[in-house]
Amino acid sequence: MTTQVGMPIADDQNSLKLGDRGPHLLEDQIFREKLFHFDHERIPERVVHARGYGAHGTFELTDDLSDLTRAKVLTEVGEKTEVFVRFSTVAGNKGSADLARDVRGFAVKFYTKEGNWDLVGNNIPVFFIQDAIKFPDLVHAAKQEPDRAFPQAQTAHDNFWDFISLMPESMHMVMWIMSDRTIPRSFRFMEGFGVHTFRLVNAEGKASFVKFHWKPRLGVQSVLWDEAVKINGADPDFHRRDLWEAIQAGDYPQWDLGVQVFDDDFAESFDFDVLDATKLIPEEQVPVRIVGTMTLDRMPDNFFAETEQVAFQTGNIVPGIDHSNDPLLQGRNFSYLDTQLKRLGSPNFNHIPINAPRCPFAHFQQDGHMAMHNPRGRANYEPNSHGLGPRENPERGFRSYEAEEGGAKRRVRSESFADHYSQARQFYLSQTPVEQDHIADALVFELSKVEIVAIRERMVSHLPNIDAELAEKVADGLGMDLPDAATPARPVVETEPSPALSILANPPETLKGRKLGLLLTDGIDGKSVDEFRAAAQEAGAMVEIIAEKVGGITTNRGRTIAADQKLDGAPSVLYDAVAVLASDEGAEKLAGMHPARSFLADAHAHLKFIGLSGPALKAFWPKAVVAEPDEGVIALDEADGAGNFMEACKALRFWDRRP
Ligand code: HDD
Repeated sequence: MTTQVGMPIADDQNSLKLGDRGPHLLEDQIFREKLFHFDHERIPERVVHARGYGAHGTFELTDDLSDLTRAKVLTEVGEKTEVFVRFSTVAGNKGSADLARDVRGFAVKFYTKEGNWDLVGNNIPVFFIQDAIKFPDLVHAAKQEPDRAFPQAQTAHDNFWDFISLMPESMHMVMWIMSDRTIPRSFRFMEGFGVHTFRLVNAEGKASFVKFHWKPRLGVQSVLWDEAVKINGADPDFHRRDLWEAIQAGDYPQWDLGVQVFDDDFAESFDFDVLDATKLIPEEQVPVRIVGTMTLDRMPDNFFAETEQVAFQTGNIVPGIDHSNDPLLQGRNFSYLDTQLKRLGSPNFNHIPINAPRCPFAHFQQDGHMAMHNPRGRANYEPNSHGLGPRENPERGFRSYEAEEGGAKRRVRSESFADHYSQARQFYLSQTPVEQDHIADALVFELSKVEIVAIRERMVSHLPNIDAELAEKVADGLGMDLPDAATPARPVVETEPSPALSILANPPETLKGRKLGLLLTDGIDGKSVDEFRAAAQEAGAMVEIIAEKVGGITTNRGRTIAADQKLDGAPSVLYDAVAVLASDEGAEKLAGMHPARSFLADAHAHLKFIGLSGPALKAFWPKAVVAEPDEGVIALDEADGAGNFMEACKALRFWDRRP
């Protein structure tokens, strides 16, 4: 052990004092350096997306897009580009819980041969507002209220719904945030979206419009609201732990990158403005073309150095990719650069290894706090006649797309941005009945936390423009009369539902990536545990053993099976499905234990598939669950019981059990 400057340390346990019990000496440079550094460890957390978790990986291109773009990252098939991804929640502070109802950030930094390209997206394809000048208001309204400094990490409060109800443009996003998209099962089960319309520009200078999509190979999955609330208590790091465990186990999460490409003619013919970030283009109208795959296979060596210090910027694009005039994107291009200076404290934040490009770079920017690599040699300007240093290159370098622009200088919102309800309605109508119920339930939950009745009423007044039945359900849930509908700026356009927008209409067909909780008692047959584990492995699921004591259980033949979790530290909300293998005596014992009863009762209430041994069904179930066992309850003692259980679990939830 040494000091910062390399001096060996002999004693790191005691500070330097005058006499055994005397005062400290100012000359103790070892103590002063250690405390000085500790006092300065914190940097400002991100003003939004403060809580995040990152991982390294690669992006491999499978489809050559050179007809559309000159970007090497999108034209060199088979090339593996290094990436760093940071997933995040938006509203909560750094120490908030993972399962807040919130949008998730999905930011990808591609370290390409032509510089860093940052695709700073979310798990929702649209946004709350149309013009970046409203971003500070949106974020102020969503975060804790300024006088009382609560609630943390949630939108269920007056200020948020006050602002939202005054901003009809947010109604499409409101449908998304009240849907199950904002309570994802984990980062691995989320889609990602670049949100804005960007430009692709090919070698001839021809431009197309593009929207970027990330499709998770494991499919999209969410938890139920009651689970989310309980998971936040049982494991506030639920999403972090999931990503960590998957990567440590070599079960590397993958997403396919897709593009929706369209030209100016399509943009003109589309019912909505493609520059309006509150609108999406249904996949049924412009299919998503898969062009490559991202694999996350390495956790950072150090959270602070990488995940905390990574600096994403929408401004980071590469030749062949360009911005559009989306007024939200244009504003973001200012904000991200600016915020990094505040957060990281120096214009040299790109010298930090996680932010530095992997390709060669050369410029004459110099000095500033913490400068790590200044220009070498005599010349630090160009042109110079020393023949030193880099020069620009019109052939290789970035060129903006030469769009013709003109018009009066005015603060306006384009008329083409005025339809606020049609796509909100389309989203709602594209959901299955279960998902529609969840949207109504979420609205009722959130608005029930709003104290000022006029805010509740104003919010509900938007809903008839989206769907009459939804409006009635929410008004009824709030115990109020349905108010008159707000007057839309533009009549609502009836559009075809888009099945691609539903999670439940597009279920995964495998158990891969899922986690099963297996509760065991003493006295069981060890063979049944082996069979369960083997069946789970074949199905691609992970098993965690739960027992009364973490030391494990003893089988009827005296074999010890160690537990991964102690029962009251592992409620069933942490698992996709659960099973109980209990002996006669063990089942009686479980029936008398509250954590065991709630383990089963919650699994039942959360519509999970439940596997039970005979004694568990006979002696434990009736004490834990009021209802009779249904088809979602699978007997594990029967021939191939474990196999049957895995097969059933592929459906993830037994929706027929809903009251
Ligand atoms: Fe933003 C962070 C995504 C609109 C200003 N944003 C941030 C992050 C994500 C997004 C994923 C976290 C990046 C990370 O992990 O470090 N933001 C979005 C999306 C938006 C969006 C998808 C709409 C389409 N953002 C938006 C607007 C503004 C900002 C309109 C301001 C004009 N966002 C910021 C920021 C942050 C940020 C203040 C905070 C920390 C940071 O940038 O690095 O600059």
